[in-house]
Amino acid sequence: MRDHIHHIGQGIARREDAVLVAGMGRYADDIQLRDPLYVSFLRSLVPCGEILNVETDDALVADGVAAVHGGADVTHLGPLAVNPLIPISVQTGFPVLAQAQVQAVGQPVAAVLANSAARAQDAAELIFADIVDQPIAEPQTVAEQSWSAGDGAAAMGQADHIVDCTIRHPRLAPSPLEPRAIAVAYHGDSDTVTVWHSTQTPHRTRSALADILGVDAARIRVIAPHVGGAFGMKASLYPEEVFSVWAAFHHKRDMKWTASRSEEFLSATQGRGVTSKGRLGLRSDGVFLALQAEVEGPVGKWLPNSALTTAWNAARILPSGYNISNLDISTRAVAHNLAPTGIYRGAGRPEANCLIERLVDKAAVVTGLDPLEIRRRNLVASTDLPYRTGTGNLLDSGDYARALTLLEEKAGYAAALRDRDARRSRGELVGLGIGFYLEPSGSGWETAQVTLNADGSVLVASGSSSQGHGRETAFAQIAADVLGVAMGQITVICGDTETCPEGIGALASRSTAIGGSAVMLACEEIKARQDKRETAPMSADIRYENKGEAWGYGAYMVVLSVDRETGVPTIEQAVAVDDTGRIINPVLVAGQVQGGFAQGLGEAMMEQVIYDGDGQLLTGSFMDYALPRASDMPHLAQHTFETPSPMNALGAKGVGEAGTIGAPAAILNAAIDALRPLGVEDLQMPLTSQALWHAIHAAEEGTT
Ligand code: SMO
Repeated sequence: MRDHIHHIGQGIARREDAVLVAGMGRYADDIQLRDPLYVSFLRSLVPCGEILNVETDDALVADGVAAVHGGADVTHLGPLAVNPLIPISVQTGFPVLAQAQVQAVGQPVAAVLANSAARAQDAAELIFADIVDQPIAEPQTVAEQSWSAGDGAAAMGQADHIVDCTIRHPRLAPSPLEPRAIAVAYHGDSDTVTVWHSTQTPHRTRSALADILGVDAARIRVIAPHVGGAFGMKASLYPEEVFSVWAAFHHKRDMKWTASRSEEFLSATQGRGVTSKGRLGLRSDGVFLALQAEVEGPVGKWLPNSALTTAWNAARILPSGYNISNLDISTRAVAHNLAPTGIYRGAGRPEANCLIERLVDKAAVVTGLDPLEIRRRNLVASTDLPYRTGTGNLLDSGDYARALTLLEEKAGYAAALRDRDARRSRGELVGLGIGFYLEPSGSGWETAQVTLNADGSVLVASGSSSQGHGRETAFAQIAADVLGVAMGQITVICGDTETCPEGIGALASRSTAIGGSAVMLACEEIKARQDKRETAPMSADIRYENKGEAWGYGAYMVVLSVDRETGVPTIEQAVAVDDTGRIINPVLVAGQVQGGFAQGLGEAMMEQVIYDGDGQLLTGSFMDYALPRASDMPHLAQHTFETPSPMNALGAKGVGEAGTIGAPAAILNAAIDALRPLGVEDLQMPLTSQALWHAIHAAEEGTT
């Protein structure tokens, strides 16, 4: 890098916010089309059944209706590609509209196209679908994988202690502020479409649409306009979206579809839902000998592109940053007659982290060691990095013990323990929880095209994408430093398949580490050509591939008290320490950690999608599904340090999911610590006041 570095590392205000905060953002639903048709779906009311007949006569003659379609009209639409992160043994279909069968409540069965959204919805209610109920299918394993290293059974046999734990993660509704939305403009002169899609992955949208519809990708332009949150839920294409684009080509008309909040609860991908069981064997001095675990991740009856990521990450990340040479770990993805599941902020990382951090805390209890001390004794030493785990992860860089030491200092750990003990002796229920975590940021490639114009202005076009998380600001900072120009001279664009180079998108905490590295290298090429006296205008195209995953990590501490009479939990102190590698903008890092912590708190304390035994969704609205509010957030004390990753040109590590990974483990450990004096050894999330009240009463009645 050059001498005049003065943007990278600075807490520069987000350039996106002037528009977004003033309500001037342009989201997919804001796109004005010429005389579009609006799409509304009739959805299955039953989780499993055979379709005998779909009667559409009344809907067809309803006010404003242009067409009604059933499954027979879209039988030819191809499958959706699934990322085979773990080997797939059973192929599932991707019915855009249900064919002979329905497989989940909320599955689209028929679609109405009308000249207003309200008319389309009214007409959809006039369709009668004659469906014969069938019993819900037995859960079916569709993909599985296992890892072994050393000799897990023999090492368990030598252990002085074996602790075990089962964690059942609640299913979560990702709930971005902006629901799924798509607007399709049909261009009759060229038989092409422009698709505004609320997505994290516009290039994937285009290639997947081309494959599924059987049209040349050149006939599809995808634009991700402002995206009001995504969290993994918008990384894959949905049947409703494919249908809308198919309908635009078929009817040669503009189309629009925006999901209602109810449709999101019913038919958007849900997250977590993983059940994991683990056993940790250790010596009496606290040294870990062996880890054995079984992970089961639910999937729906159709698999989004990233359907297997959660089950994969929840297992392969399980050894975390601990030195455990003997392990047996297996994972399975299991299909149910429920809504599809997919990645959700953290995507298996929080699941892995909760299990291992619970086991480590239990190991501390059984050995009588301090929770920080037992972690210190087992974390991989900085001198042993890079380190390959028994599951094949290459942990790249850092100083894991330093995260614990910083946490100990910054959180006032010793004083917090003394305070907890004093309050305990007075009969208060108060606990202190620690959570170490690892966060792999994604691997692979990303692109950038940087143009230096004759007037000195710079256009940065990234193949990555933005969902309101500050990419435009961070990429401008990188370009400003490399090129030695002012931020105001730099325009950053992304999320348009026509004006931006082909790319991957915004997911897996990869945008800065990989997308930012691509921007940096493209700018460096421009700078080098300038130095050789080449003059503007000039343009550099970079496809950058990282050397492997950059592993961010950190340590979180939570102090949590529980009201003995009501079970109401209160987080009294929350401290985050994160090593995010090279920091481009500390304001963005702080925002990511804070937002992630809020989502982790939601999982740990309140959120839960509930189905009854018949596959009917009981939590179909925000009246039944508790999303955290601002007032539920405690003050979060945030601390960072930086050890650059050698795996990418910038040295950055992902931080987009850090808080979601670190928070649940620390909160869960704190809650169990709070109730430990009563004899409570395990709790399941969400830690609602009801759940805690029952745990307190069961303990007091001696029934735990
Ligand atoms: S759950 Mo993320 O968008 O990889």
